[in-house]
Amino acid sequence: MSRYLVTAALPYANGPVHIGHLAGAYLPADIYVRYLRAMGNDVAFICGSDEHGVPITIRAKKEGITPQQAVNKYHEIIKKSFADFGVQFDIYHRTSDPVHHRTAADFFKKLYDKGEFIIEESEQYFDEEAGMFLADRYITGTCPACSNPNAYGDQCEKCGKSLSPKELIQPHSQLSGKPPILKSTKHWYLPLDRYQKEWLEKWILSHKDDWKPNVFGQCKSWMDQGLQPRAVTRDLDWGVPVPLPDAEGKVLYVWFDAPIGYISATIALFEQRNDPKGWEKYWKDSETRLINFIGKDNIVFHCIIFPAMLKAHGDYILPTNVPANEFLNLEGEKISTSRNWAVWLNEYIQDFPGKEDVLRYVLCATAPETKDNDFTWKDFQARNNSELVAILGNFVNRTLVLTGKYFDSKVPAKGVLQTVDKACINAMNDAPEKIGQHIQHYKFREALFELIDLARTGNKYLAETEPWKLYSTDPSRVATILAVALELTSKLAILMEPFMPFTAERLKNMLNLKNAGWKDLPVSQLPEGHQLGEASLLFEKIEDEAIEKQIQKLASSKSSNSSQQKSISAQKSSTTFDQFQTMDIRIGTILEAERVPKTDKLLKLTIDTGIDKRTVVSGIAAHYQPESIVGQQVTILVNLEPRKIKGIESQGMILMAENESGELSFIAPVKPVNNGGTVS
Ligand code: B3M
Ligand code: ZN
Repeated sequence: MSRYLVTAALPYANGPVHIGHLAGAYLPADIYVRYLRAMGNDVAFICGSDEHGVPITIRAKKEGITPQQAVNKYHEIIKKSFADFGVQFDIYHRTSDPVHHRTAADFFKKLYDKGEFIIEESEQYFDEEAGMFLADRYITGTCPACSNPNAYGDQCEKCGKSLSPKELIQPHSQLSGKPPILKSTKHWYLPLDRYQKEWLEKWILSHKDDWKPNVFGQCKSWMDQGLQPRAVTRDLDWGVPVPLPDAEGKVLYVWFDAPIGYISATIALFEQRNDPKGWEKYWKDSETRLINFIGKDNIVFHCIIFPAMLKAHGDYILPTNVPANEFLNLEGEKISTSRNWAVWLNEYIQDFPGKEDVLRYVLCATAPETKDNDFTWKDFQARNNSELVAILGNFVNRTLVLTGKYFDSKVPAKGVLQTVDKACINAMNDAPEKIGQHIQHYKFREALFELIDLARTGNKYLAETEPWKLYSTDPSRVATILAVALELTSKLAILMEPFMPFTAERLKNMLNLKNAGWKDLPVSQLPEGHQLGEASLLFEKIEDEAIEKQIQKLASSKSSNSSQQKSISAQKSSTTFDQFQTMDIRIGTILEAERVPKTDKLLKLTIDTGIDKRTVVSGIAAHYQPESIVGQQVTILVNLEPRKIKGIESQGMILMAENESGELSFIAPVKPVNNGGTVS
């Protein structure tokens, strides 16, 4: 038995949790912890809301509420949806809690007292209109590494590079939209460059083989670029105040205080357990394995900055592993909170009650473990219907129904085993080790694949042995087959628990298997004569309508996005009917068209207006080729005063419609109208 401290990234309390968060960190962490516990390890599983930093204040401003009101609202939503989804944290804490403020302030003070910080007065970006220094997400600009035009002052989310505002190209304030000015201010810096030389690089390199390649690769590339001192304080009014007398108006940088949140949450957990010193062995005993589950945009903070802080402090262990996942996309596009392009966990739970395990299954099966991956609703449906229902559910159901029919739902006696039985038994005996190894190596997809493969083996076993054909001639053979199939069912119930805990619970009830866990797997849990419970279907088919509804929901976020993005121009001020009546608008036909020499935009058109044939110069050359529009009907304002354009007299104006990309289109009647027909 070993001691583990497992953390999952603290979500910002600035919005609900979506499937990208789940697949990135929370689901793998929960599977890992459930497995460790099932194996009898001592585990503390820690999480909580990250309630400081600019993401929170920006959100509060958008909603017209205070930062505290914003975090109160989202903390509750997030906490509840994790619980509903079966993520079994020992504590879901929060960084606005006094325990955290105290712990983070003490941590900073200890580093200060040890002389770890560089203190520096420097010029920082300042928004004069808002009267504020522009830290982190208050400032955006172009990323110097990948040219992403929307990089934040602390990080580019596109390439993952950690940034400081001064590295941004063409910086502008998120508050006023204006370019900022420079103003002098004092901050405390962690000398990452010094740590790199002293120990950090060596430590990172020592994890070449046990950290995931995507994680190690990112760290290595930062080392190669050379680390810089990093400010750990900010001029903001929301956060943990810097615990020094000369630091009025300054708070700890959110990425300094948030990881300390793991420590304060552990302290709070043991306070709740009336064991106020109990947390220390998790953080201070070198026997403890600290595992931080995160998404890839958090790698630098967990693999470099937080370890640097822990080491500088001196009392704490460093992470053993930081199994970060890549990103999950949705229907081929990046998940985005601001564009509402997401599947929100709280909404999923409402829309698919009782199907938490289906989402857990699909997210684990498609988790972006080694590269970005895509979630689609069609794939969700297909995996439910053709894997959970058709393989796992079908095997369990056939086994239980047949046992009910032939043996009154009592486990029958196993007779002489044939080769086919032995092969099935071998498969079930090998599975726990295979699945466990994959989980221990953070290969949750492969672990799940082994699980479903075991159910597939069960289905094949029934198909080959066909017990339903044998009962009248050979009931003892049927007894053996069903005893083996039930044995396999009981193993599945135990093995699926980390992945699908709700279904595992139901299946255990059907098998009348109360407390069996992973370590009981080698021993048969279903002795002859054991009375089974009541059977029901484990999974049900998901119909097209339910999927269509979700696809529609996404489509409507898309259309509201595009109307928001391309702002529709405001309505002009009123006109009168009489004024309108002065305009003579007709239907005409283009007879000839040619480019106006030495211009890009203009075409010279000859129009049959029904009244006459006349010349009109029109700015549509970028949208239509002259030869393609001869014969085209158009709408023309015929009594516009003639104007000379490039030396040509234009006698009227063609009316055009413009779409959101600025393309022009003729307006022509839908039913036939002769030239000269009026428009009114
Ligand atoms: N809140 C970032 C995020 O949600 C941040 C994680 C903190 S973990 C200490 O992506
Ligand atoms: Zn970038």
